[in-house]
Amino acid sequence: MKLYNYWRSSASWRVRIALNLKGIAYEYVAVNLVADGGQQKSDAYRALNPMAQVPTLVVEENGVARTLTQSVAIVEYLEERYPSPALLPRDPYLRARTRALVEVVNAGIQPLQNLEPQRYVREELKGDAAAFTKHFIGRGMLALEALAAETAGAYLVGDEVTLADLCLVPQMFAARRFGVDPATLPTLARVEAACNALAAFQSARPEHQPDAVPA
Ligand SMILES: N[C@@H](CCC(=O)N[C@@H](CS)C(=O)NCC(=O)O)C(=O)O
Repeated sequence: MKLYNYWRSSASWRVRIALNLKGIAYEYVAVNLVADGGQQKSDAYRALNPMAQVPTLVVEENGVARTLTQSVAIVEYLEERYPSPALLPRDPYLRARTRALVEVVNAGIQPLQNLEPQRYVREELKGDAAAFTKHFIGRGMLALEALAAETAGAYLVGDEVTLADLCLVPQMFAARRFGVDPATLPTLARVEAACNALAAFQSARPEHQPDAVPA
């Protein structure tokens, strides 16, 4: 498998954790989102991912290379192809609760912290992009905290790692980067620490990737 990704991309990070948890080897293909005006915008990369975003996973099935985009769809594909360890609870209600937490991050928060909305607020609207981003991350994280407090055990939903935890850890990193106070998110901070104690989460961290830029 080839994972086109970027060290600090939260959506890429989710997929790296899933690959690590499931013990799947992959080739790391770095797509620099900031160099050269953004390598994700090149024609060659857009041919793989028309949204011009990372991650993209290229898998070989029966000798044919197949391309997958959207981190949650990619993780669901990995889940179906490599079911162990399971990243979704068996119980339908808890499965839906897991997906609800995933969507709070994937649909409700992350799109608003992306490079393009920030550029638009800063350059076109002449606004304060950092304040805009912090506002939407903070608002979404409080909703995530309230929902998670109802289902959390050791992890966000019960005592096993789920897809929701794969979304949480990169999102907490982004929240801190934009100045959201983790003290307002006690359940999320506790679960984040539990996840970060696991080797699969550690090796997926941005600073451990080959294209990481030291602070
Ligand atoms: N929903 C998409 C989001 C992908 C996404 O937003 N990727 C960001 C990095 S985390 C990106 O490539 N941004 C490039 C840009 O905005 O130009 C997914 O989960 O894969």
